[in-house]
Amino acid sequence: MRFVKFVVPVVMIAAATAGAAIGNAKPAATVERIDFDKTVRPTTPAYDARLAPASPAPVKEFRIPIKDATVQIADSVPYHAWTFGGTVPGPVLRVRQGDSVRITVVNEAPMPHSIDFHAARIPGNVAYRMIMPHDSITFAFVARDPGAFLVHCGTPPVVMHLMQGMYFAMIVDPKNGWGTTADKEFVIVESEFYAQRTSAGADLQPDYASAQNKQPTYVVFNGRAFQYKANPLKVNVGDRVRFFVVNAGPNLDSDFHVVGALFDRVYPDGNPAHALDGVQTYPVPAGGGAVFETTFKANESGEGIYAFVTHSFADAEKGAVGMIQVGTPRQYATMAH
Ligand SMILES: [Cu+2]
Repeated sequence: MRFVKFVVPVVMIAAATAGAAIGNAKPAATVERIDFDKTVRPTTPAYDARLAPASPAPVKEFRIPIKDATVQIADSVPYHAWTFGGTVPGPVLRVRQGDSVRITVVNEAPMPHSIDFHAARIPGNVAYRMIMPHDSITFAFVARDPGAFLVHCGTPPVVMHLMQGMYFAMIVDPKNGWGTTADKEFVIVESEFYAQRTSAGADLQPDYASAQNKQPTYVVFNGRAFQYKANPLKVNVGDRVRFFVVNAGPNLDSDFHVVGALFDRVYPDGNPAHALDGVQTYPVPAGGGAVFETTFKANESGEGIYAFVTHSFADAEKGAVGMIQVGTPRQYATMAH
């Protein structure tokens, strides 16, 4: 993992006496501070979908800059995006159920934006108010509900701010864990880009009319069409794999499916209390999330290549197809999906 995190002890007495408290399960009080200017998620050769565990710090502070950035939304297709943290999607924000979450959003872009946490129970008119250029907002909430949540800009027209790239995933791990031990965890954010070339050789420009007609140019996983075809997610034979799938939309459902596997657990909204089993495909609505688990056992979905798709195939053909490489199969990526 290449992510840098800073865990800062704030209650020095607790830290100083921690040595005397060996055997006591209660950790020293700490605040974890993550600055999305310093923890930029790698996007080359593909957006890094791998996830590290949440830290045990019960208070987590995040500084989230809003900034314009040029990103690649398909091979050799640059796009002038509006972002949280400089990438599309922005970095993953991961906490544990019951954590206090402190948010500071700094608007470094030339127009008003805002932020909306689906994981929060909070007055929207206060926390999600417009943030003017050079202004910032700070608020806090307790992550009461486990799940896979969308975070996005909510400034009107919201469809424009979403199609421009203003979203990221937030994961809230259940207090008592997920009930299984995953060998690998991945985040997958599905979204749509609506863009067209207004003159030959020019970069793509936002196409608001196509967005209103729900006719995307690209439908993508983690911000770039087809990026996990050339750069598969890699797991080992026998691994239990947990996918956190969040659908940023702005308009379409994601019908998440892995070709050649079944999900032995699906948690709609990412809440284990909603557990389903034996699932082939499960829809994630625009503005929703879900957790999917499957195992790649040797005598079942063993060594090989597996496509993950939205099974709404007109959308898959616009970019929402990726590959999972299980083990080191001899034949590589010859499948048609
Ligand atoms: Cu915005």
